[in-house]
Amino acid sequence: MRLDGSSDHPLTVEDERTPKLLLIDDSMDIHRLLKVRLKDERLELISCDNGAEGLEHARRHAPDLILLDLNMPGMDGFEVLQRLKSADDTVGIPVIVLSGSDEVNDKVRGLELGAVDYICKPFDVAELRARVRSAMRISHLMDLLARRAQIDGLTGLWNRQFFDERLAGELAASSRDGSSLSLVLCDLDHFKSLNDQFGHAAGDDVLQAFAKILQRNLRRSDFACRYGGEEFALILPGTDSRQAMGLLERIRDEINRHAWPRHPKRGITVSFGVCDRARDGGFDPVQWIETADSALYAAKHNGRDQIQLAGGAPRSASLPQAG
Ligand code: GH3
Ligand code: MG
Ligand code: MG
Repeated sequence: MRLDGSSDHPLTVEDERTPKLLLIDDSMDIHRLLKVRLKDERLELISCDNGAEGLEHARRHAPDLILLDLNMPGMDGFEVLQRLKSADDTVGIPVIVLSGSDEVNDKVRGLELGAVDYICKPFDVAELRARVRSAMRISHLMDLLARRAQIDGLTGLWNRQFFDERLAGELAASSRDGSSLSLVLCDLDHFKSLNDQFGHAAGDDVLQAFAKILQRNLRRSDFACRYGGEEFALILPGTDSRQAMGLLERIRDEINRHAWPRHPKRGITVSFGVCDRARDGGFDPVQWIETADSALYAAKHNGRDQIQLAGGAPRSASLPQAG
């Protein structure tokens, strides 16, 4: 998964895609050698013979690991490394330097520029393979750690920190390309009394069940986040408020129909506040959250168990609906 979480659902089982290895080296012998000797590894090998193309491939393919030759005509390996480590989209890719030089100064420079390892040519292929595996393992664990820091422990949804970063990113993208975007704040109704009556564990079950309902109903490109205690936030890229309202009706309906073994006679309802690009106008995350929060407040004020569009009329089972 990408570290920014932009494409993967937090609860998706670790993807089974083949890791990509980018080899940047001007020596065709090395390309031939690695192609043959790494063919049994679960790896997709991407090859190029110069630094400029290497940078382009790194950006385009987001490889899991780069093997980088130092001594190349044109842009040398040090410069490629420096550029990889100073760009946001490539800084996290681990790089192993391959070098004909075993000068201590070169090793130190390579490692200080951010390489994870340094291998001298000629190298033993078995050793190279072991180092590639080790670098991949470490980078995979770092991905998992980074991801775990963005996930809420109780529900498995994205957490508040992720939400804040993602909303700013999606607003920027929406402002750039003019695409639609909706933001939804959801708050469970009278949740405190549920805890008081049936205990905190029953409350936790409800939070988990609601998270599952959200996940079942959202697309892969959407983001469901636990915003705080019993409040959730949904970022819906490419979705206008009309589509968002349709989605929320399904979610509201599902939670209303859900059976609760711990409290069969006590149903659960949720209030929703929605705002979208058309209604908000600006691209300031704080303003978007305030707008959605005001809509949520109106939904609560009007009787809960309903969906309130910022600046629009509430929609609930108890109120007459158009059409
Ligand atoms: P309203 O309909 O106005 O939203 O009323 P409410 O009772 O839902 O709102 P209030 O903010 O008064 O109470 C929220 C409750 O949510 C209080 C708090 O104990 C509970 N809560 C917050 N986080 C958790 C959690 O992780 N687990 C459980 N079981 N309860 C939680
Ligand atoms: Mg609340
Ligand atoms: Mg509440």
